Amino acid sequence: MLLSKNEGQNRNLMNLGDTITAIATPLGVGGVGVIRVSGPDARAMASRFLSPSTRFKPNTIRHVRLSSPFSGEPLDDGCVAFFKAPRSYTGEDVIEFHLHGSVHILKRVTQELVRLGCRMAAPGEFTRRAFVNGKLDLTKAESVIDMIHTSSDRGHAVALNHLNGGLYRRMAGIRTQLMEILEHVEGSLDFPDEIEPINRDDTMRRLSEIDRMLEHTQNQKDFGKWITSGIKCVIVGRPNAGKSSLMNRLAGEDRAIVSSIPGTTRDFITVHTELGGVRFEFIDTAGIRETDDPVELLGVKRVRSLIRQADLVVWVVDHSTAVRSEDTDILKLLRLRNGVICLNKSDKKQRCDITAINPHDRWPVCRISCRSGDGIDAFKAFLHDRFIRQLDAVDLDLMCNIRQQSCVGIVRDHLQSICRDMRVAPNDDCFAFDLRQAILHLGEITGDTFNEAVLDGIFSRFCVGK
Ligand SMILES: Nc1nc2c(ncn2[C@@H]2O[C@H](COP(=O)(O)OP(=O)(O)OP(=O)(O)O)[C@@H](O)[C@H]2O)c(=O)[nH]1
Ligand SMILES: [Mg+2]
Repeated sequence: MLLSKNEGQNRNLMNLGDTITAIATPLGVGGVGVIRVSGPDARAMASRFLSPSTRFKPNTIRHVRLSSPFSGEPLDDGCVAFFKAPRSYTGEDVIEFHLHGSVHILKRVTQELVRLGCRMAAPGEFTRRAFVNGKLDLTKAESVIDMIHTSSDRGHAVALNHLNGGLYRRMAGIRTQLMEILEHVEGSLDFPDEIEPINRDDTMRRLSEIDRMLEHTQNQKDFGKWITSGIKCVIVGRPNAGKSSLMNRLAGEDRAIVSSIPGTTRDFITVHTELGGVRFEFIDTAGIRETDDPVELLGVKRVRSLIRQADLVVWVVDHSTAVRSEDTDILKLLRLRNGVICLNKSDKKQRCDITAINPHDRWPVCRISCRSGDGIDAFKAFLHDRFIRQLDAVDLDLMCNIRQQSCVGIVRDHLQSICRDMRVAPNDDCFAFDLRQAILHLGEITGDTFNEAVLDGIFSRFCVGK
């Protein structure tokens, strides 16, 4: 069921009005460990750990000694911060204990908070409360998790942009325009004597413009995947071509075993590295050849599935040996894929007739030597041109995740349906339905309308304590 945000707020306030707690820092030994408490009883519960004379001043942090509310025994020496509702992350009273980063102390204090009546927070529950209490829209809430998980400069830039409201402003702007049109359509239907029917040509122009912006959003789909999940490059080739050597060069360290024995790599090995602010995932695989060895065969089978998931196939070819049937078999396997040939061992005499495996120069070719390092920078420059340059032109505001993309697709279907009807429909009432649907699904992106199941899906991706 789709709820408007106000309905959702009431509903959630009824269900979630209790006080929650969680350890907000990773469990392990660290300099500082933070426990968060949020809800109406946060302050009263926190005060049970402190001396009776302790006063909480809003938005201040102070040095305190904590002792058990039950046994009175000393627990720790740390700091307590108080954020008074509504000027806090969740919009409720929030207490943060900054204690020594010991798992034992953090667990002990949390257990005692639970004994006092606090509930352990579910994953993402602090941010969910922030959303429900109007502190964040849904695009911002989703960007919080991207901020935490980002592992590249570009991923960070997108998450920060959305956290600053880039996506929200664009989607909310479109939603407002559609609401204006809907208001006009409904007004002219209800009061035909007072309000003129909408100007269909003008409206179609406006809707087409919106549709073009949303189409642009959809066209950026791959870019979003590249930025958030990284670019998956699968390194394939026949045994001994130098796949593992190339991966080690790209990783800048000896991750995979290199040897002159064909069939050295059996399973695949993955390394992550950042180029131009983008995360690349290079996957070294077993050499592809006919084999009776069951383990090697399993490795080769895995290569086929990895090839299907790849953003780029890097085909390593040994330039110092003549083309073999194994190479032409690989050519058949890669026929429809997007890739690059790395002609390796360029430090040796050339014996490979590249035209036999690269008909019509379909794949770009980089000449490299993993032994001397020649051509590796040129190969990185190729990756830059092929991927990173495209990302430079990306509109960060319109970078959507999979959930948001699916809403965009539905909104576009409704906009196109309105434009079709506008050309032929005798009455305006048929536009109202599609307009309402488009507004509803834009609201699912911004969080102005939402579905409990969608919220569960979004916030379950969070860690506990956020
Ligand atoms: N001369 C020369 N030898 C190279 C070069 N790159 C790799 N080799 C050698 O080629 C052999 C095979 O290298 P690997 O990187 O293990 O090849 P691979 O494709 O991973 O082989 P498998 O794991 O068996 O499929 C090793 O002896 C490497 O030292 C190069 O650029 N020049
Ligand atoms: Mg190998």
